Amino acid sequence: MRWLLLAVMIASLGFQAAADERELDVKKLVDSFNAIEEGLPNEPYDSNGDGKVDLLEKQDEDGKKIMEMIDFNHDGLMDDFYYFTDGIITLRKIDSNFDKKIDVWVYIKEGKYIEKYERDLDYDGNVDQVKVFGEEE
Ligand SMILES: [Ca+2]
Ligand SMILES: [Ca+2]
Ligand SMILES: [Ca+2]
Repeated sequence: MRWLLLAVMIASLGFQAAADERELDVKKLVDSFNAIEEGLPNEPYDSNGDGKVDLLEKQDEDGKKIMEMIDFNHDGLMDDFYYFTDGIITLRKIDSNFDKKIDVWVYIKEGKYIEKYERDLDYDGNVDQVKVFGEEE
């Protein structure tokens, strides 16, 4: 968990993670990833050696992660998206059934606590379950 080691530093990044925007289309997320101009080029990883890239990440000039995406089931399509602010993870979007539509949104506080998650249980694009942590006693 390299990002946990990154100290929170004063940063004035032009990029803002669109945390409130519930984007469903995986292709658009990939496009938005590719549209991030700042920082280092993509660092492609092929963890299982099948020739398909299954992990890509974008960093800013300071080497802090901005966005990362993973092809969890190795089908050549990204399905797990991580968003970072000042190098700290803040949001994760998952296509859990690999139909190219996001169906899980996880909002993360202080890089480790799950603040809230939303799930589209029947994969119709509408959120069916919202769980907010820390509100109920
Ligand atoms: Ca995949
Ligand atoms: Ca899905
Ligand atoms: Ca639904």
